[in-house]
Parts: sequence; C-alpha cells; structure tokens
Amino acid sequence: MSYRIPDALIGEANAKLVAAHAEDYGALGRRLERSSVDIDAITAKVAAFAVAVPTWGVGTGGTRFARFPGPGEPRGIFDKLEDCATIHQLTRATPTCSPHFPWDKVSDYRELAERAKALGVGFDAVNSNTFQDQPGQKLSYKFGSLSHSEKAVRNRAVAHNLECIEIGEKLGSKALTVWIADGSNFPGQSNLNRVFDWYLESLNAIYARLPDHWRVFLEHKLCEPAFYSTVISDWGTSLMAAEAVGPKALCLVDLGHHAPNVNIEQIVARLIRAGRLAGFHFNDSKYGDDDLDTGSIDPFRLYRVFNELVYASARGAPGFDPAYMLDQSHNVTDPIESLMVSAMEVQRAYAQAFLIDRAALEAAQQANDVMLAHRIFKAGFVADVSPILAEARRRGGGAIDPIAVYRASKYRTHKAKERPAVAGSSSGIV
Ligand code: RM4
Ligand code: MN
Ligand code: MN
Repeated sequence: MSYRIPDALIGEANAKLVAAHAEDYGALGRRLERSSVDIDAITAKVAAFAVAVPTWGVGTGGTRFARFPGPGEPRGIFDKLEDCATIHQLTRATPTCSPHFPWDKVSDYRELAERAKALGVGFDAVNSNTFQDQPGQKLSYKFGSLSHSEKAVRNRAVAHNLECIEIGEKLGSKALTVWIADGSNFPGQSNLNRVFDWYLESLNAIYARLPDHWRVFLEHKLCEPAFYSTVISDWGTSLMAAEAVGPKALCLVDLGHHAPNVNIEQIVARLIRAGRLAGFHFNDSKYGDDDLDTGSIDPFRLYRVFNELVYASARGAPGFDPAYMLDQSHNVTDPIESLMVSAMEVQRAYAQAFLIDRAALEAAQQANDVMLAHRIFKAGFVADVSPILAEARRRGGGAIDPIAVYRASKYRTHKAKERPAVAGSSSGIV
C-alpha cells in the first residue's frame, strides 16, 4: 500500500487553527460588507476554481547545468498521480492533472484512468512533445517538427499529436496542447514564410482529426531553444494560426513566454475579444522562460491578468472558457510544496480581482480621473484575502495550512522508502 496523508491529520491540524481562522474570516467579512461585498460569494467562487497540475511539475526540475533530485521523486506517471492527488487533497484547488507524452506513456491507459479515478484526479489537456528525440527515433526533430523542411518528419510529428489525442480520449481529456520548439538560430537558416506554411499544413492535419468536443491549444513562445527565430513566437502568430485552421483552435498564454515588460494582460484582453483564449500556463519569470513559482516574482501581474478574466466572465464574453494549468520548474524546492503554493497564489489573484468595484472603476475611467481609477483598480491587490482561500479549502475538506500538514505528514520520507531512485527520470523539464 502506498502512503496517503490520512484525512484525520488534516482534521486535527485544522482543529488547532479554526478559532483564529474564524476570527480572521469574520473580520475580513465585516470589512468587505462595508463596501457591500459578500465574502461568502467570493469564497464560493474560489472553492469552484480549479487549476491543473502538470505531471512534469511534480518531479524536480533542473537547469542545463545540473539537476539535484530530491528524496521520494516520482518514478513514473503512477507515482506522479499520487503526488497530484496529494496536492489536491490538501489544497482542494487542483482536481486535474495535465499529462505530457511520451513522458507519461504506459501500456494500459484503462489502468491509468482507473488509478486516477481511485485517487480522485481527472485529466486536463494532453501535451504533445516534438521537441525531443526519443531513444532510437529515426526521424529527428533536431531541425524542427511540425514545420520541418522534410515532409517525413512533419508527418511523424503529426502522427505523434494524433496519438496524443487517442490517448487523451482514453483518459477523458478534451484538449490537446501543442507547443513546438521549431525555429532557427541563424539568419538565413530557414525561410520565415515557408516554415509557417508547413506548420499550418501540419496543424490542419491534426485539426482534421480533432474530436468534435475537443479543442486544440496553440502555445506560443518568444524564444528558446531557437534563439534567432521561433515559428510560433507570439500571440499574433498564434492567433493567425488559430484563425487559419478553425474555431476549435485557441491560443494558450504561458506567462513566461513573452519578451520582458510585455503587457500580458492586454494580450489576454485581445484574445478574449477575439474569442480565442485557450487558457494559461501559470508560472513566474524575471528574465525569460524562467518557470519560477507562480506569484513569486510579480503577483501584481497575475492580479492584472485575473482582472481581465473576472471582467470577461462578469460581462459574459462570448466563448470565454479558459483552461487553467500550472507550468513550472522546481529546482530548489519540494515540487509538491511549490505546486500547492502556486495553486493558492492563482486563487489569491482570482479572489482579489472580485474586490474591484467595476461600476466605480468605469465611472472613474469615463471621467478620466486617473488616480481614482488606479486606486479602485488596485484595491483588490492590496487586500489580504488569505482567510477567503483558507475558508474555501476548509469547506472542501482541505487544510487551512496545507504546507504545515504536508510537512507534519512526512510524506516525502514515506515516499523515499516506497520509491527507490531510478536513473533517467524524465520529469522536470519545462
Ligand atoms: C515549454 C512549454 C510547454 C512545456 C514544455 C516542457 O517551454 O512551456 O508548455 O510543455 O516547455
Ligand atoms: Mn508552457
Ligand atoms: Mn515554457
């Protein structure tokens, strides 16, 4: 039997904190009431909010210099599922995980689906991987995949994406996320126009086989691993591609995939307006695609993004149904702790965005009262909504303080015994 944190441990830990928590929640409730905000309505929204955990995120990441694995690392998808389930058990914020193929490949997907179900975890978007060659692979992705100059390589990359859809159907997924590393390192290396045509041709072939109730998420990224040009480099290119193939193609925003200082919330607003926002890969960054923990560097940016999302939902923007996923690399922390904190940071930004008085904001904008508009906008960000998040978890059977319960459980020590280290784990590359 593999170790699971006993629910009784959560109950005991909560019992010690519940009186102080009730005081904090009551005080915040009274404060919000003065501005006619119903705290319970926000708590209900937060409780219903879900963000998917990436299966590759529960392994320790690394840099191109080294990887320092921790004890009790997951050895494969079955172990990863247990870690994902633990994150959800304590936070009640992550009911699904987003698998990556071929990293999570198994011989029996029915068994995998059953195990996930038993653990209370569902599957979100499936991610294809055409940025790495697998052992023994004859047609290499060294010079690209969906936009490769050779048709045979493009066909292989298309076939892999179709296989991902097939697997996803067995797992109950409804979306395929396509991120390609294709691009060039030297001016002149590739024809900037032709590679886009090839990409569209390949994407069309994938799109043609997308089940009716499925969507395909196109993920852009400014650079890396290609450092001169990237085929799907930005949201404009992504939107062009989505519009070229059809309505089930949407544009996914990974927060780390933009040039420094780019106004990501404006990109989000534009994609919502176009009815093409697929959703997010949440992480944080300072220099590039750093894949740092969500909210650890710039929580205000996350808040600004959530302002657009809450506003879109409030006004009933057509086609607005984003998928939320984390996408981080954990090099120096316990991945479970990082993912729990990040899920809570996403919820924090979401809760804060409800504290913006939209009617007052609109009036201030209309009157060009700049400072008033800015202060109204920022009101949510400066509020500490931690009691709302804790209450949403408590009501759902989660932990008031997930990190404390996780540490008290000694989960890693248990897993270190159950999971002897294996060489060549594929987890942790983001
Ligand atoms: C990429 C991108 C993709 C992720 C890979 C591992 O930078 O963020 O979403 O699947 O890394
Ligand atoms: Mn990503
Ligand atoms: Mn990335």
